[in-house]
Amino acid sequence: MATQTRPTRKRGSTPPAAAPEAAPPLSREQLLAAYRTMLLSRRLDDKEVQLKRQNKIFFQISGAGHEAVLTAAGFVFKPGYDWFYTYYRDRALCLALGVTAADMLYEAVGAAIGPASGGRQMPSHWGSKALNIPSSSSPTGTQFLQGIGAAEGSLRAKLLGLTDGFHDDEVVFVSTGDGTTSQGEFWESMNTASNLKLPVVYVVEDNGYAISVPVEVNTAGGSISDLVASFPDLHVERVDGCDLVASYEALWRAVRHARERKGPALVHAKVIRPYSHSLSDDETLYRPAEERDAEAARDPLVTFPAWLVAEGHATEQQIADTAESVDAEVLAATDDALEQPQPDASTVGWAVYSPDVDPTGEQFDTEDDPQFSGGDATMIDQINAVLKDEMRRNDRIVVFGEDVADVSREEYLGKVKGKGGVFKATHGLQTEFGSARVYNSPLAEANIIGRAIGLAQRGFKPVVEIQFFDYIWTAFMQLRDELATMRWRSNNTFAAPVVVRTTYGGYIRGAIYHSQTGASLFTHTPGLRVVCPSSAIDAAGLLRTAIRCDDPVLFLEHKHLYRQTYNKGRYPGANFMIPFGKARVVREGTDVTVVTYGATVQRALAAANQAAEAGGPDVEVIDLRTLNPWDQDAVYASVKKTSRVIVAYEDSISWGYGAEIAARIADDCFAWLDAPVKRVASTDTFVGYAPSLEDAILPQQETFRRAYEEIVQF
Ligand SMILES: Cc1ncc(C[n+]2csc(CCOP(=O)(O)OP(=O)(O)O)c2C)c(N)n1
Ligand SMILES: [Mg+2]
Repeated sequence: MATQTRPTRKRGSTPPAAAPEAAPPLSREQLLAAYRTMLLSRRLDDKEVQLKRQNKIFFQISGAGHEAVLTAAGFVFKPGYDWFYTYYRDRALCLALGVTAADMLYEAVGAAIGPASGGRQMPSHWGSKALNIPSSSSPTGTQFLQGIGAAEGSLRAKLLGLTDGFHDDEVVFVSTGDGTTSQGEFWESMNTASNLKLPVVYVVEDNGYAISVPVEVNTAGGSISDLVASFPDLHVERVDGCDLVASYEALWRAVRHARERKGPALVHAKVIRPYSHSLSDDETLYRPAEERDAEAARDPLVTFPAWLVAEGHATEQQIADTAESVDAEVLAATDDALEQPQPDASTVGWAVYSPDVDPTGEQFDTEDDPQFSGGDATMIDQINAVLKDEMRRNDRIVVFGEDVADVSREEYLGKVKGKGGVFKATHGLQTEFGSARVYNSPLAEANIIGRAIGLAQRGFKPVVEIQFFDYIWTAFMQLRDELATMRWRSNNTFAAPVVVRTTYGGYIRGAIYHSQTGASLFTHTPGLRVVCPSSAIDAAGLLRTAIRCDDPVLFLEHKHLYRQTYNKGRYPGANFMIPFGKARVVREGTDVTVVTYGATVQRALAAANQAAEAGGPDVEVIDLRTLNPWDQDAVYASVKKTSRVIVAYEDSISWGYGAEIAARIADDCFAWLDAPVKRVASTDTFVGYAPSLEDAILPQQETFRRAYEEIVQF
């Protein structure tokens, strides 16, 4: 079943006696080819070190010492079939999978033709569409949840009968250093991988250090494989990662476990790190000579060729010939790479968002053709209806998050009404679309976003829920450093068009932790669309656009607006879309413009009507509806008409969303202004619980009234 699988083996019990199958022995040709890959990897590092010292490249981090286990991995994983969530030490693996020496050096020189990032990322940040190596990044540990998301793709494809882009026995490789297993996301991913029996193989490349911090500081007891041993269905291998043959055999067993869908596996490989952490690090500062000498004796580039010759697998001559051919290849690749131009400066803005699907375009504008049905419906009802319509239309949509399912224990379905979200936005979805498409996540926000990114890379369209904006922060790394950057950093090769719905905002007596706004932290993140409807119909039209477009979208749903009567509307039909960047003039006026969004729209409007009735200024109220992009044209046209503008938002006043809008207006409409741009917003505090506090903190109708009077008196 989809949401949970039961462990087949209890902790401490004896595993079922499996046929003692062993890895097929590597042939002489394979062993010699392995040596060539290992040497090519090392020589590329050496070349990069040299180029860096000559200032011809700008960063170097090596895979030195990790070559044996990674080259061995090349024998058991299949490029373009399995999936690879790598980290910066994985040069030898990438070579074994088919990334070329030239490809690697293109990235080092920052060449436009670099296949991983086209000069946008540092070298050793691997990525290849053809080989199924999704773009990797620099934050240590973000690969885990994405990797298990990709593995979850295999599981869900099987459950849903999707075959396009999937193979029955595919597996996902996820690698990491020893230090990086300290990240919480490692443990979150292990929990889910084990719980769902996902076909993922973790390879921990334990070189004993995280920069200068030794493994016993990072890992309780010093051994990650000991710590994870009790995860149900996890197959654990411990191996000398400097020993190619032993590594191959361990990896083979681990991969078999995952291919046979018996659960995840973890290979704990002890490797060495002869070249310090990176070229910016000098390990002699924290490692004495005796420790480094002992490590050098294990160097696979020394021991492996010696073993090949001693065991009669290769001759001295073959070893020498291999070195000669590797050197020639590195030389040719270097000459080639140094000739390659860097990207043109004019390309900086390309592929921040999808260059192919434009959610501001006309194909996303059916606002003038609503097909109304039913009576007035609330915002929450319309969000629910859109989710259902879109899930009917697109069988790759999956919905998950905390409490979003009707009932996780499927045997209860039909006996109970079902939860369907703490606000009921997803109610009935699991019942209609099944547990493979609508399911609860663990209570872990990074888990939701990281998995969604992995699923998106496998062709799913995740529409996930973060239950409260106040708790989005554990997912912030995945949102800001991963989701939003994926397309740009991979030069449009990979993308993560996930829709993240989240509830936000105050006016509900929700105090500090159920009232947060903070949209500007996300509008300040290039690559992310940020949407914030104030009415039921706008929510319907904008959510549909969010789901159908090809960019990641943060969809902000104001809790206070979910069930108001003033913003209800009739459901505008299954093809109703509002494009991003199209504001709505809620009230026309001639004297003052108010630019706002979310729950302050109604307060601005009520105050405007009150002012008009009292013979005060005639206020034009503009609801932005989308915060990134925002409708400059509509705002500027109004400002040029009224010459007085207030930017209003629920967030605390300083550093908030309105600062940017105010600055833009000041820049572009200065000549039309008869008064300084004014802001109406919350106090620079958190939101208090007692009504006396909340009312004083959040902007009220009266706050708007005063602002209207003040600005016309300037
Ligand atoms: C989230 C995060 N924190 C800190 C860093 C800086 N950093 C880069 S690599 C690294 C050490 C990683 O050690 P380990 O996981 O053992 O991998 P190794 O480099 O030894 O292969 C650190 C602290 C980072 N890139 N990302
Ligand atoms: Mg390490």
